[in-house]
Formats: sequence, structure tokens, C-alpha cells
Amino acid sequence: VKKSDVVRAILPLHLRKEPAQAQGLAFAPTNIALVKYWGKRNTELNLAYTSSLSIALPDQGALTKVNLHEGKQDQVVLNGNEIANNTEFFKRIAEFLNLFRFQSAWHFNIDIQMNIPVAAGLASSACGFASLTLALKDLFAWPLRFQELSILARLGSGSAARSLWQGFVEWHSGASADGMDSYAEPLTATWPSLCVAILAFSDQAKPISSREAMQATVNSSALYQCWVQKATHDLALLKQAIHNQQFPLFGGTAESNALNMHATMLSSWPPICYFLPATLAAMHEIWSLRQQGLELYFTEDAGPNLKLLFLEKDASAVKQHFPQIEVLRVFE
Ligand code: 2P0
Repeated sequence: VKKSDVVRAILPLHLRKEPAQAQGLAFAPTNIALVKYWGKRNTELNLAYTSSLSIALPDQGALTKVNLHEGKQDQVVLNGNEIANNTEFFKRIAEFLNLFRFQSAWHFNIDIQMNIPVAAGLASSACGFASLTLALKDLFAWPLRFQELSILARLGSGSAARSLWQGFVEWHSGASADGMDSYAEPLTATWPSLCVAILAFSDQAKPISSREAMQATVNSSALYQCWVQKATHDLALLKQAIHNQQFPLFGGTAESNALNMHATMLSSWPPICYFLPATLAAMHEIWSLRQQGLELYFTEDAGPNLKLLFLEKDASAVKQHFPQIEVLRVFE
């Protein structure tokens, strides 16, 4: 099954036509996975081995404008700077746009405004492809459901399947070969006192992309099968914790899930390690604060930065220990 087969199944012939308006515009928030997506059962379609669950950061993400233009090739502008057509970033976007180039003469103008650091483990590809998918829906006026848009966004980047909504979002791994059952959905639950903060140590591009790193993990880690079981178990626990608003279970499950994901990377060969010395020092500090009674947990993605999880009642204590953070209330 190819990406183009999936697009044809979702967009029947009568929808593969001229834009309905001059420009499409959409915002998509970035998301932080609490139970991670790490490893694909199908690399063409970005189908995950396991389901994952994330939380959106309300005002942080990507605002994307898209239109057709007269030029001879696609043009991609990120935060006001035109992206060269020989970069990985450009190529991934152009490859995604090929799926929607219903006439070969069509070329797209894409203008993305992101208010998060790009390529620092802050899910820029997630909000980037999610906002581009929603902007294309707007441009062409596709009468699609969010479930179908989630499948289209996944063809750009796995985690983009989860970036179409605010709040808690679950991406079902699905089991079918064509991935038609692999889409995300929002949970109805909210948690108004939940806070998130990014504890940043580096805004440098990552040494290895998450795409390559997850494939290397699947191919070489002896722990990979354990990860599949662990992620499945963690997803059930996390949903229970959200449902019952049990914060220690919530934070503990997210932190343990992240550490298990990183353990699979450390056990890959060649080894993959996203920790910096400052990352480890902060982990020790968080564990020590927790022993002293502070309900503070972390998660970490494919980069050295930590994302702190805590409740509003502890926000000033957390800020005292980590003065550089900005406290984000996720459900405001
Ligand atoms: C996640 N990450 O669940 C996990 C945790 C990073 C660590 O999804 O190859 O950019 O485009 O499907 O989605 C980052 O990987 O990878 C990611 P592709 P993606 O958020």
C-alpha cells in the first residue's frame, strides 16, 4: 500500500479538483506524548507498533497558509525565511504535497509560522504537518471528518496524527495493512489544574532524527518487544489516571514510559542517547524533590530537553527550583 493509495481512498475523484478559494489557513498545536510513539510497523505509511497518548500545548504550534502559485516549483517559507529546496525539511514537505498535486503543473506556496523551537525535540513536524493538512482542507474545502484528516496528517509525520486537537489525544495504532484504522481522537476528559513546563537545555538540532532513531531501535534493540508490552500497559494506566484524576499515577506512568523509551534507544547498536549531562542532573534533582514530597514528574522526547508535569498547587514551588521555566496551563 502506498501513500497515494490512501489519499485516493480518502479523497474520491470528485474531491481531487481545483481549490475552492485562493488561500487555505489553519493552526495546529504542538503535542507532547505522555505514552510515546516509538517504532513503526510500516515506514511508508507511518503506522505505529503501539498506540500513544499526548497532550497539546494550547498556544504553541504552527500557523500555516497554503495557496497555488505560478512558479515552477513549490516554495516553503518558515518563520519568514525561504527554505532551500535541497534541505530535508523542504523535501519532506514537497513529498507530502505531491500527494495532493492533482495536476502536475500545480505548485504550492507554503508559509509556516511556528512559535516553538524547530528541531529541538518539541514536535515541530507534528504541528507542521497537522497545520498543513488542515490548511489544505481549507484551501480545497474537503468535506472530511477529523478521523480522515488525522490519517492524512500521519502520512506526513506519525505524531502529526495527534496534533489536530487541543487537550488529551489518543492515536490508535490500528491493525490493518492500509492504516485506515490508525488515526487519533481526542479524549473528552480535561484536567484544569494540570501544568506543563519545558525545561530546555539546548536548542541545537538533534544528532539523529527521531525517524532514523526509532527505526534503528526497532532493528537493533533487544528490548523492543518489552517496549511494545510496556507502552500498551502504560496507555491503560494513563487513561485510568486521567479518568480518576490521580496525579502521582499520571506523572509516574508518563515518566516511566519516557525512561523506558530511552532505555530501548540506549540498548540499540550503535547506541542512541539524547541525554546531555544537564538532562541527567535535572532528572536527579526532580527525583530528589519528589523524595521530599513535591509532586513533580518529567517526560523527555527525542532531544535533551525535559517537559515537567505538575499541578497548579505546586507551580510556585516548581518555579522556585527551576526559575527559567514558563508555566503552561494546558486546559486554559
Ligand atoms: C512521540 N516522538 O510520540 C514520539 C516520542 C519523539 C519521541 O513522534 O517518522 O516526527 O515523522 O513518524 O512523529 C517524533 O517522531 O516521526 C515522535 P515520523 P515523528 O511524540
